[in-house]
Amino acid sequence: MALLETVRDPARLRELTAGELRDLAAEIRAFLIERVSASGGHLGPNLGVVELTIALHTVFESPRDRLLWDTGHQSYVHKILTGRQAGFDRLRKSGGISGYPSREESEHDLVENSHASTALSYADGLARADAHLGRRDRATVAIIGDGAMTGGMAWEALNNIAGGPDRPLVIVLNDNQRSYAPTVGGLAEHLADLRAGRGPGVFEQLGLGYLGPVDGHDIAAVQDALRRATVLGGPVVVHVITAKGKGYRHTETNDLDLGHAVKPMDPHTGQALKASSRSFTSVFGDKLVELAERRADLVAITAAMTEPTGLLPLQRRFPDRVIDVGIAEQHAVTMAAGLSMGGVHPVVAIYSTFVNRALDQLLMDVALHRRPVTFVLDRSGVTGDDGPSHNGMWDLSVLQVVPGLRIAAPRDGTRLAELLDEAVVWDEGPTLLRFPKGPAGEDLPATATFNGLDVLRRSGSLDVLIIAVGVLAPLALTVAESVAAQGIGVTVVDPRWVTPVNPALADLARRHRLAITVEDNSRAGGAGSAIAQTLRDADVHTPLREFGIPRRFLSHGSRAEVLAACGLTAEDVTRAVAELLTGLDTAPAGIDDLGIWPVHPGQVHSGEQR
Ligand SMILES: Cc1ncc(C[n+]2csc(CCOP(=O)(O)OP(=O)(O)O)c2C)c(N)n1
Repeated sequence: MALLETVRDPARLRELTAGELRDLAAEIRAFLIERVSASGGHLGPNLGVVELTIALHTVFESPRDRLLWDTGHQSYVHKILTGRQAGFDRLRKSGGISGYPSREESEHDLVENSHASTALSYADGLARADAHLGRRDRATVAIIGDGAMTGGMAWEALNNIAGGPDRPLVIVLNDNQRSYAPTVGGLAEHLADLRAGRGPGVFEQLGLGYLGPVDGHDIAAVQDALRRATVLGGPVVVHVITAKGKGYRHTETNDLDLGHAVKPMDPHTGQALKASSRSFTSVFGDKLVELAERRADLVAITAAMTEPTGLLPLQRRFPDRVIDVGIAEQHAVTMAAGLSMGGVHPVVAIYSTFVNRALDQLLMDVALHRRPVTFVLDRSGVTGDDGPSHNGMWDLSVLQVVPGLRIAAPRDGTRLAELLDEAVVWDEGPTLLRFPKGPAGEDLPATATFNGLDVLRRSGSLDVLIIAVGVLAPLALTVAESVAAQGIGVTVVDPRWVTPVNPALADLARRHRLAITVEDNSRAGGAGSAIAQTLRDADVHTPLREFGIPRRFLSHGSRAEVLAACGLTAEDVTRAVAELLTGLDTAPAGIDDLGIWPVHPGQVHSGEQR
């Protein structure tokens, strides 16, 4: 790493010869393979942009010139070249560097993105600001992948950028033909034409300059194209061809995603260090195949994330029944409404954090039309190592306002399968399931049911009612165990269907001295706040305390660390419950069987509460 150690600042690159820059590229690849295999992260995309990033930092002078990485997962090389090599010891770990651009880390990072297809809009704004202020002394450069280019926002931006032929702006289109999987659709076909030199292309026809295709692994060729783009002035697309995962056998040969995002692994074998236990994602994927075998009208939709959202088994079984729309969540949702109008039942599989993009479509195009579309949100709650933008901590807050939408939060794999069964037969409007990244864990059977609620524990007098949302059920049971050991009576219920709020929760809360809710959604507008409203509407005066995520952006770290930082640990909640009960002046309640119905073996829910 002789050369790399001398690079503390991009200015150093401008002192190196062409041969030294090539050697540096090899050192950076070795560095990436070593560090990212240890920590996990976006290896493939970064291996593909080594030469491109070097070329960018030699032609442009960051931070005066603004380099904007769309999505941002491919900014590791940029981080390495801007003084952050040491940070790779704790990549994506608590207190270490982020896996995305971060303004806190460096003046070379202007935007914190990670949600795709935004860079061209930021760039258009920067170029317009320069025009407004009469500044021509700094460049604006947006680097966008062919995957991110499938997003609608990118085309809204292109339309605007093309409308300003006097505003200099360099758009580097990093075409590696991949999102996670191969990029699909008409644009992918068109880029294939451009790669083959069959133009003129759509960019020129829109009125933008176009240079390329350029070999993105040839530093000198990329430098030359970037210089010509700045001389041209106005908005110019530089079409750069790269190979995702380049230079490392285990990413180059990974057909699934070319090592888009790797888990910590042995760099020699490419094998993950820890065998992963059965995840919610895979329970969902297998259950969907079972449903699809039974129902020919069922199809799944993904926004460029077939494998990560668990749709691979369905795609293998019924290739025509998984629709990849590209990174186009808004289109996915309204298209699902159309499919449903045409007699098909769509299951839209999407990460929680990305559904925010399609709120209007879900509200107006699906719910207003009462379309029975099923949404399955993976990565709900705290995701952790991907940082603030990837936590799925807003879905309940954003979606509980949608009239007619039924939302369920399965606490374990069995509940996920049951709730999916219930969701796809509901035909009066949309349904949605939310669950987190990670293992589905042990099954937690109900001991009894109460008007559609699963009772997970009932012991002692009616002191505290714990309402556990989805995967916080194990935490609720640990809290119950601890408070019971202090002589406090406790009831734990899982509502299964969180929205609309089951009125039985008000009946139960009325009979306890204290009620608490625990959820891994923002406390603002979360399940707890909806339950609090239901209690007030029902004139229930039992005090209620909501435990959830504070209204803050959460820094990266492991899921457990992030939850602990939010006070969502069994210890914290136990302490709070004991304190709250001590502060109450109500007399301890008596023991009551609550009219709870025991669960008989083999009993299956049939959506009792609607
Ligand atoms: C709005 C949104 N949807 C989905 C994703 C998940 N995602 C992250 S990277 C990626 C593929 C990006 O492909 P591309 O832009 O070509 O970059 P590459 O990784 O190939 O360099 C996807 C779908 C996202 N970041 N943002």
